[in-house]
Amino acid sequence: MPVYLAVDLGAESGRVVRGTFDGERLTVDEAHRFANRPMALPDGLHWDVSTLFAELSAGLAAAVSGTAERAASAGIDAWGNDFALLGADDGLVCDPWHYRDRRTDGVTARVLARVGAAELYRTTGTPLLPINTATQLVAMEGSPLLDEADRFAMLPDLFAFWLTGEHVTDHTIASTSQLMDVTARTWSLGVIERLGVPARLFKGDVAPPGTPIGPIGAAGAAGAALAGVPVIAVAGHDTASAVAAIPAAAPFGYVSSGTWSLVGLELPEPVLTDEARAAGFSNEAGVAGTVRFLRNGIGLWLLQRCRAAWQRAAPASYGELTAAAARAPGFRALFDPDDPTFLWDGDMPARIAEACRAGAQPVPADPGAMVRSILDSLACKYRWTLERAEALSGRTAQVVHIVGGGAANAVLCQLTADVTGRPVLAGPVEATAVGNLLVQAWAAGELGSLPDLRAVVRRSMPPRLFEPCPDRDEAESAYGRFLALVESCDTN
Ligand code: LFR
Repeated sequence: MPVYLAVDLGAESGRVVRGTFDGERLTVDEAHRFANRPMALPDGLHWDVSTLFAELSAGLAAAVSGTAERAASAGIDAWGNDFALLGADDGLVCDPWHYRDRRTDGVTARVLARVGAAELYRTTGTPLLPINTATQLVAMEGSPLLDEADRFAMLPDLFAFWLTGEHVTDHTIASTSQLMDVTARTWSLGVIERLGVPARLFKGDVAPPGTPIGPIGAAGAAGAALAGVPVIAVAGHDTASAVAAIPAAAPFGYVSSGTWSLVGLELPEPVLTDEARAAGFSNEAGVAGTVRFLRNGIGLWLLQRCRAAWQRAAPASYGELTAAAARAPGFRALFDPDDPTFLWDGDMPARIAEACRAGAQPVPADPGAMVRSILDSLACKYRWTLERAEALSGRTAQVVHIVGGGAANAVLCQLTADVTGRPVLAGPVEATAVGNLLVQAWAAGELGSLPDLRAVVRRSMPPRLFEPCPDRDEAESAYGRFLALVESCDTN
């Protein structure tokens, strides 16, 4: 039975997962999990890519140790937007920056001064966000690092290059850059040049997910047992891998819920209207030519940063915090969880309290009430986003799938069912790794289509159903309040 290896890198942690596919079902087991700790250096917030590479290499070695069986292939997915610059000698020009670094403050206005908002959106399908690769590169203008650089690589491509010596970028990760033509699925050299970004950095075509990159080198950090194992350009963007693994059988909306909440629909074609742009929807590339028409929500980052702020005085696990939220009275303090001020790190409980005050909501008095307020507000924003995605695309979702870490949060899943009034199907939690593994099985010819891939997920890890509660009056009136709140402030 073929064994596939998935390297799945998230903003908080990374993991290496083994997947065994018997032709019907996929069995997954985690070989290695490691923390991802950004480095706050004098020139800003960076990713520690050398440590990440050492960890993923150790994970790949651990995944095959003690088995005589040779891995069929390996694939890497990671968060979007961030990138590495390599010199002509293939060395890193600098440690890649973190998308939450504030060097992009005020830079979106400079982007817009060069390419108008409507044209930029019609070409790339991406709304203007400070985290976009395009914004980050414009922020680097005048830096000698750009002169030194000879090549640009998105992060999954950097790690694949370090394993194989080959460069491939896939559609899904390139589509998070705001530098890819979303219709042609090639680098948009027109946009790149007009933004003042050196076009010479963009070498090679953008490839569809499933494209072979090359074999792991014999001298590689992953060890001799991995030498020669092919690395596949999977859906290199973690969200694209997660969406590929949604066990959907009917028209669906989704929430890929982790540090971020990516909420939207899967479409056959991009929606590039001014209305979609104004509502903040991205048209990210999915597998099999699909489009992920979604909105980037700030997501469980709110909870992660609150927990970090409380850790010293009142340490609690996510499970304990969620249990306290379940006991707290519901729909008291609502706020827009996508207020741009939440994007940056800082005192999150204080910022949420401020947002509640600004919206004339009661300020949550303890962690249970605060977490409840986060989960209630997220569920409301999920409904807001899904309904807008439907209106903008002319499609409807019968069910809402939640995948990723948030799928393990039963309170959030039930609230989403109650507020949206639609059945919620939750899981798999490890959808990104599962999508990564199944795109490899597809590339190997073991699966024929995206629906086949999703049928494997349904058989292997059936999702958990959350039905909307029978009496939805409270949820409806809370949503009405939420709507008035988000529509009165101009953050959307
Ligand atoms: C999710 C994700 C989102 C992207 C954000 C930052 O992990 O990849 O899709 O917008 O991280 O890159």
